[in-house]
Amino acid sequence: MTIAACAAIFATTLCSGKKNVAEQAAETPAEVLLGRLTALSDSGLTAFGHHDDTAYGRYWEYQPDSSDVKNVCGDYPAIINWDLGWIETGAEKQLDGVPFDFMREEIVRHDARGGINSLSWHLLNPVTGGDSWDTSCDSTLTRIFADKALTDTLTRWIGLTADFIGNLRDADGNRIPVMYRPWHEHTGEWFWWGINEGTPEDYKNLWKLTRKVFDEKGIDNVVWVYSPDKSNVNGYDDYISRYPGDEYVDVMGADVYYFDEPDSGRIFTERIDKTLGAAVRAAREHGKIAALSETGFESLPVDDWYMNTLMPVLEKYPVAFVTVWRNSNTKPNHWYAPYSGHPGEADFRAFHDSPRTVFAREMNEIR
Ligand code: BMA
Repeated sequence: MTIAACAAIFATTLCSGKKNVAEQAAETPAEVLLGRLTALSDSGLTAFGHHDDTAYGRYWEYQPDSSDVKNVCGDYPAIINWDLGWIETGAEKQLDGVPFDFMREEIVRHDARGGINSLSWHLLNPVTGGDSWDTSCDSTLTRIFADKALTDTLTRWIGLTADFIGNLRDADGNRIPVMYRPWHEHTGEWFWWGINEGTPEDYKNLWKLTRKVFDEKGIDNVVWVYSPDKSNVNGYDDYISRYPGDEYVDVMGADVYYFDEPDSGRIFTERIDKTLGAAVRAAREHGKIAALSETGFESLPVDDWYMNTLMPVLEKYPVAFVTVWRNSNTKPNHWYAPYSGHPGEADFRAFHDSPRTVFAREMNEIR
């Protein structure tokens, strides 16, 4: 798709959000990124994202310039998501084995090619020392905020993510803007910051603490993404019930996966309507950007999921971006984008070629 073509299709221009040089100089890196996301949103275009895209794929790992997505459609995703899990331990590699130094280099490379980087954080449970999914001690969140030593530990850990993000610099030494999506899927029961682990106030305090730490360090390159999971979200009220407030969030996300289950298509559509529908409404009412922050069909067992399941969602809800999870080369049956040789290649190429979607080359034009 060319920019002219998309402008014709959506009767709008991507350049409308462009700033002159003086205005650009006055903007923080976060504001520049927000401007690009707004341009996408205003144009009815959706940027495609893939987790750990250039780190490893179905049959490879850590090869320069490799990407399952690029191997299939000739272009990198517009957005690459990375996860900071275990940075809090001082480890050299994050929880899925990606070295933090490698991650930093890839973030610089993706930014240089005009793409957008996004970060999530599957951190340890500060009470038990277990992983993000350790909910073995009741009310983890309430305990953390009731205990100064635990609050201090968490504050220090948040500071380590702030340092990593604040130190992301391009070749000219400028901070690279990123999206950060901490405390995701909090409406589910599976993370220690989940729905059963504290009150809505406790959850909001997580965000407030996070922003306090980042603001005190002067970090100005973060666009903040709020992303409830479809679990326990039956509409707008559930979606917004733990929302920390407009001053903490820029993007209203929704995490809604497709599962292999009876009547899967109807159930997925219903979950999308309840959760992504709420995100779109929240974005409209709060002046934010809407996004499908995580979705996918694990191991992609059908050949037409992108055009026949995901595309209709984007037609109904033209969100600024959609991200699918990782293509693991070690975890069995754990991939979400097609790879070379996958029977869904042609379908994915059609998804890439659609006037609605944006991959890295076109993202580079949206400044
Ligand atoms: C999950 C799976 C896990 C992984 C975690 C954090 O969805 O992919 O294997 O450890 O995300 O990336």
